[in-house]
Amino acid sequence: MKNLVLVLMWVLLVNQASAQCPIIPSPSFYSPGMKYRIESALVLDSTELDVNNWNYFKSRLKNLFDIDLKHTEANPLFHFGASPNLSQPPNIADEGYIIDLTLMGNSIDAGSRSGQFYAINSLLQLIYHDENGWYIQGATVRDEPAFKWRGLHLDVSRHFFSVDEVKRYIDLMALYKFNTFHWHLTDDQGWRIEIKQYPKLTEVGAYRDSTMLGHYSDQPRIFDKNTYGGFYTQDEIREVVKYAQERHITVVPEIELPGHSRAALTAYPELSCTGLQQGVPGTWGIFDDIYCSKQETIDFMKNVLSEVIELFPSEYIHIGGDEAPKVRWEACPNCKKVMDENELANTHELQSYFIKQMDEFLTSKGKKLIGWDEILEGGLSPNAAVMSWRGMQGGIEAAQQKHEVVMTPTTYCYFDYYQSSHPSEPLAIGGYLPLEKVYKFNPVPNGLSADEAKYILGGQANLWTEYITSMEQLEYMTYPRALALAQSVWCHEKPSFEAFLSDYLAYQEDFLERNDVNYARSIHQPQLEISRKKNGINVHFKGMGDDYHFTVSTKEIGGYSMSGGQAMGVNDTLFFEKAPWGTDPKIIQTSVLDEAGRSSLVNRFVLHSNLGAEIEMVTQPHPKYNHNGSLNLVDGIIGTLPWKGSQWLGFDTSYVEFIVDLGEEKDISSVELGFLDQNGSWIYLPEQITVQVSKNSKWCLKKKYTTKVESTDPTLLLNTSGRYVRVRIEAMEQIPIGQEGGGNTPWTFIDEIQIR
Ligand code: TNX
Repeated sequence: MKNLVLVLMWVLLVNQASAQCPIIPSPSFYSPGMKYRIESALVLDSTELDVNNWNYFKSRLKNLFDIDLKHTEANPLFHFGASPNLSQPPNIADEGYIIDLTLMGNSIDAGSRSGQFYAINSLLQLIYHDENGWYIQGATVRDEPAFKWRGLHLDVSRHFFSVDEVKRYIDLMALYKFNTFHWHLTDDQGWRIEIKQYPKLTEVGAYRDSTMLGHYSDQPRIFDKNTYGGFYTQDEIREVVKYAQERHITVVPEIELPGHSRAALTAYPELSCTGLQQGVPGTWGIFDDIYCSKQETIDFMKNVLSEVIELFPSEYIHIGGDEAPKVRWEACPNCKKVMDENELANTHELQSYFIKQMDEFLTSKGKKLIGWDEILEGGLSPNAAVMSWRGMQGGIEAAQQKHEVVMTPTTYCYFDYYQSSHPSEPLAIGGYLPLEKVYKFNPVPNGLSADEAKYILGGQANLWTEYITSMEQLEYMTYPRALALAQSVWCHEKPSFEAFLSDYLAYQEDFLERNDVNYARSIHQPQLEISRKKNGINVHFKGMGDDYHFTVSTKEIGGYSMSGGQAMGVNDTLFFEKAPWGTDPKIIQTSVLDEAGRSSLVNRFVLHSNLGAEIEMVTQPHPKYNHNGSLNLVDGIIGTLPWKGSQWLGFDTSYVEFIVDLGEEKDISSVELGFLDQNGSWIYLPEQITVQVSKNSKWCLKKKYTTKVESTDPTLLLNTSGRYVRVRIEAMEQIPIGQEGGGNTPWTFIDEIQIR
């Protein structure tokens, strides 16, 4: 008997170790058993199944697999446990569930109707077919979420998405157990929710007469001159809220104030500081005109929010609060009066005052205010929850002040950023957020005490739609990254990225396809991996999955002629040697060819004389733009436009310093640097560069070579020798007011440094 138990345990353990799990987000516990054949219908005892959940299960089964759902009490495959919500079975968390579909058991228990719903979504992922028919994988699954806010956001202002499209977005969220849909309903470029008391908000504010095409940083800018817009009636809003509710998703509406309000100010210019009639803008960015802080606007906002509250049962109401320039307020007599009357020291306190009015109002209506982390500036309103987007610091501060927090830092959660640097990626706002980076997201940052960590409600990804113009593209940007995010907000202990990836490739692409999702295949694209080697760099091309084959060819580009060519396979690594000191760099072009011989990834390497050199970064790049660390500056790849995030190191500090080690003493005659100039993204050329050269890394009394920066590739001429080259780059103290990002520290983006 004892032996039998041991053998059984061994079988279980082995099974578990090798068992891939088709369910994402990964459950707390999963152990596969035998499979069950599904004839034309899945037959279960639904006596205790919530009727909404039954309807959902039935329609999904039909749509996805053409399988019927049937009720029987006679001999069901499994039954749902008793009375969720009413008498909770012990040991199951509110949103938790247990599936016991094994030789020994045939039950599904849940802590609530939501738990039942999550069990159903897991069951859907356990269904598969082979040449003989349909099966459900029997298993023991125990599961419950780690966080209570598991969100996806959608901006419907910059581009509008119809009710059907929004429903589809919600439908897909449900599959991965998201429970919060943050609906960004108003912004500069369009007001999208009917407000009965202010009909012009949608009659006027929902339409713009032009829309920017191409990237904000393109010169000249091009516009589509067609009228663009749309809005949701209150009935439609109710319909969406109900649809989401049936999927156990709360809709959190966002009504932006005091900034991002140009559409509303077009409809009601008297709510601005200047009263000037302007149009609904067709360009992106941040606008100086914001709501005036006078009483009239506050009353307007309260009236708007009164109607909003009626439509959304959500506990939280999002009031924006981000990116509100204070130039108009500084010059406005009405704002001055409000500041005087309320003894406010500056316009940050004025913003705080504005938000506090909303907080008090929402609290009096039994709601909770949530806003972007700018609402911390000038003092946080007593009951406000904070959505931390400019990194996690705002969230950390709020949690330390005992305020609730939702983490949605750009570093991990901005799905409007590029997901690979492959040329086939559709135009995006910029940034670089591959799947693996999303997977690293943990809503609870290090450094919070256990008590403070309790204030972190969860996490969310944001889909800003300046560059997302269609549902197809929305799905492309959202999936599969939303699956990585789901792991971060659902799992207590998520598996390694490698394990996730292997589950994803084994099951989820098929599942996404079955759901007709236009998910990105970016991880299948060949990717460059560059590493330092003695006297140069190694270049490796990595592809995902065994099904993808490609070859790499190289050719040398010298003068006007092209020569040579070398083919390599997926597992080969190329070594590129740096140019001997004093000679011109060779230029090598690599192209990756897919099976059909099409070239899909072309890169140019400039094999200069400090290729792969060691660099000490005295100033660290921002974690968001720190691809490959210092090697990025000497990897032979010169940053190309459009900017896709990975080819540059980005800094948000007012100066940048690093020291290049040439390995041995050299005569040095020039230093060339590359910078990015994309003012729309607040990336500016720095003001000046100072270079020093030393034999031994001591800098005292070393001559300083300085130049002002007037182009993206400034060169300093030197006449010296040494082994270490210290580079100090000074950015503007502040972006001048009136320019993009005025008043903030500019970003500095650096690429290759070439020393001769
Ligand atoms: C910042 S995130 C914004 C949005 C833009 C987004 C683009 C936030 C609170 N404000 O208005 O659409 O960047 O990534």
